[in-house]
Parts: sequence; structure tokens; C-alpha cells
Amino acid sequence: MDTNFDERLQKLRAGQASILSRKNEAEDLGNGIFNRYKWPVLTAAHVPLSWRYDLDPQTNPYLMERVGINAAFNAGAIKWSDKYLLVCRVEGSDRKSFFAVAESDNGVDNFKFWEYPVVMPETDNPDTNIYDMRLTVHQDGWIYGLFCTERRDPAAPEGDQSAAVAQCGIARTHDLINWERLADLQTPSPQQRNVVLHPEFVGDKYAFYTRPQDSFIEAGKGGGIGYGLSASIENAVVDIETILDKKVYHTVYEAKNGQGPAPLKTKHGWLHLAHGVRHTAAGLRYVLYMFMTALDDLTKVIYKPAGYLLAPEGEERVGDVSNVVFCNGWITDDDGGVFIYYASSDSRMHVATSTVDKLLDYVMHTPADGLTSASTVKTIIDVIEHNKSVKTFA
Ligand code: M1P
Repeated sequence: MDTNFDERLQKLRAGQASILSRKNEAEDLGNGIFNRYKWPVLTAAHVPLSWRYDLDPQTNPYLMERVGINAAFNAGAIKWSDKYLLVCRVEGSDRKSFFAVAESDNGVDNFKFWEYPVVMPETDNPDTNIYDMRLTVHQDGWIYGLFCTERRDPAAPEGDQSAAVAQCGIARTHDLINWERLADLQTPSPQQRNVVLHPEFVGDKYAFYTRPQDSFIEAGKGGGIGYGLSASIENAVVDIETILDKKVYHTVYEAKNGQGPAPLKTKHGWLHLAHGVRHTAAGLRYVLYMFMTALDDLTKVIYKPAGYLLAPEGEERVGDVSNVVFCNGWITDDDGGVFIYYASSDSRMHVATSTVDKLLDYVMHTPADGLTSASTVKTIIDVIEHNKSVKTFA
């Protein structure tokens, strides 16, 4: 059968235009803390046709997809020149991830990728795979992007082609187009992922949230959200990692956890969003949770609600790595609105909206984890007793 190039191109363009122009709708009631939205904000289908197709009928007569895109997920986020920008992890069908910026006027729909993906400069030790950028607008005037750089484990025998070393790559920019690559962060840990730069100096040092880990997947005897200082950002070295939020038995972060985006400063403390991981019979389950650290001591957790803030739901539960939600980007507006950009199942990006006031209320007034069934029952009974004393109790 002959392929009608023009007809196929028209259909491809129309299909993508309908996704890109689709209006998003907030869910009705929500849980009072945040509202999910009906449609994902970025998917593989949002990636420009000009990246995926050779649009020349002479060299691509069947208008085949020449560069497959597998997923668009785990995006860093920043409000910049009045636009909501996501620096998305785009993953090709060849399993290589790279960064690409998508922008929206309102933060909840019509995200459109910029014309080109990000060209990330390399160090002397080339990256095999780069992903999960956390953006920080630092007090020093730069926008930093910290991300995972992954390379084959040089100590692995030839027969083992999956052993990898993950470390933290650091780059900075003033325009999100031109990036200056700095040396990778050095820490005492053999593996690092989920490293985030704190937005303010601590004394005259740069502060990092880290996640020491023994092996590529397992936290092992390490793990927890770490914290450390470096005198330099150009050659960043954290000699001592202090664990500020550790793994805990029979919680949603018993296997591992990791800092999400850079924390938000509020008058009560620094609001943190993180992911927690536990083992289940069906594999690992990733959820998002929150906590707050003290303004005068970044290593001191002063509030931490029990359990998760957001867990995979419905279609979010299915994808390349199912039962995962992951967040490395959020944006606060001047009016206190918060856009939480989260990925589901390593496949696509979503948004949930809240406000700083609501997140503060959630973090400061939600009961903490008592770590036993008996304490959870006691918490519920306390709520019931209180409710019996209020007029709204029917
Ligand atoms: O597959 C789920 C996530 O796994 C890793 O996160 P962590 O290091 O905390 O386990 C990362 O590879 C992340 O990109 C991925 O979404």
C-alpha cells in the first residue's frame, strides 16, 4: 500500500496539536491539601515531531519515526520570565535520557518543548546517561542544575554490562540554554543520586542535600537524606554527610528515600518534598512525603506528617517502572500558589496544585507517624473524640 506522506504528516500534526492545546481540569474535591489534574502535563507524545521524524519525503518516503521517544518524566521546574518551565527528563527508545525544556503560560496545560533539547557539556569523564535535574536559583546569582550522571562501573567484569556508578553532575546557567558544566560533586559515598543544592549560602559555604547509597539500586547500610557543605561550587567536595531524614522500619521510606526539589523557605521553616520507597511483593513502591527543617538548623527536622502526601493512583500506577511517583520540581507563585510537578511510573509528568499555606497546615498539623498500629488507632480515637466536641459533628 502506498503511503500518502502529506496525509500522514497532516494527521501526525493534528494529533499532536490536540494534545498540546488540550485544556487541563482540576479534580473537584481533592483531599484539601492539593488538587490533581485530569491530564498529564508532559508525555512522550509532546516531544516535537521535528525531533522524531525526518520530514523530507525524499529521505523518509514512509514518514517513519526515525528517533523513538519512550518517556518524558522527572522534570525540574522553575518560574522564569513569567513562564512555567519544566526541565524534563526525556528518554529515547534507546534508553538514553537527556534534558529538554518545556514551557507553559499557566503551569497546568499547553506545555510545549523548546525548539532544541539541552546540550549538556561534559567533564573529562563522559556521561553515559544523565537524568533527574533539580534546579536551584542560588543566592550567588546562578541557576544550578544538579542531576544524576551515570557511567558503567569501571570495576565490573566484561560479562557484567549492567553495573553502573551514579554520581551528581553539576551545571549552571543564566538562560537555561547555555550551560556551564562544573566538576561532579565528590562525597564519601560510592553512589549518589537525588542530590539537591540548597538555595542559600550557609556561612560562606554551599549546602547540598545528598543520598549516600551503597549500590546502584539498594541504599544498603547507607541511605537517608544527607546534608553536607562545600567551600567551592566549581570543585564541590562534601567531606561529611550528616543524615537528616533516615530510613525507618515499617514506614513508606523504609527501603530508601531522596530529596525532591530544593526546599521552599517559609516563615516557619524549610518545606521539603521527598520520595520514600518501600519493598512490596510487587516490587518497589515510590510515594511522595513532606517534612520541615528549622530555619536556624538545616539538619533539624521539626515537623513530619505520618505517611505519604501523594501516592500513585489509577493510570499513574502503570508505566515503565510501575507504582512510582517521583518529584524533582515545584514552583511557588507570588500569590502563594504551589505547582507540584510529579512523574508517574517513570513515564509521564503531572501537576498537582496547592498553596504554601495549605502545605504548611498539612506539615505542621498532620499527626506524626507513631510507628506502631496501636499509635495509629490512638491518633484516630483522638480525632473522633475531638470531633464529638464540635458543632459540625453529625
Ligand atoms: O524508578 C524509580 C526512580 O528510581 C531512582 O530513584 P532512587 O535513586 O531514589 O531509587 C531514579 O532512577 C529515578 O530516576 C527513578 O524515577
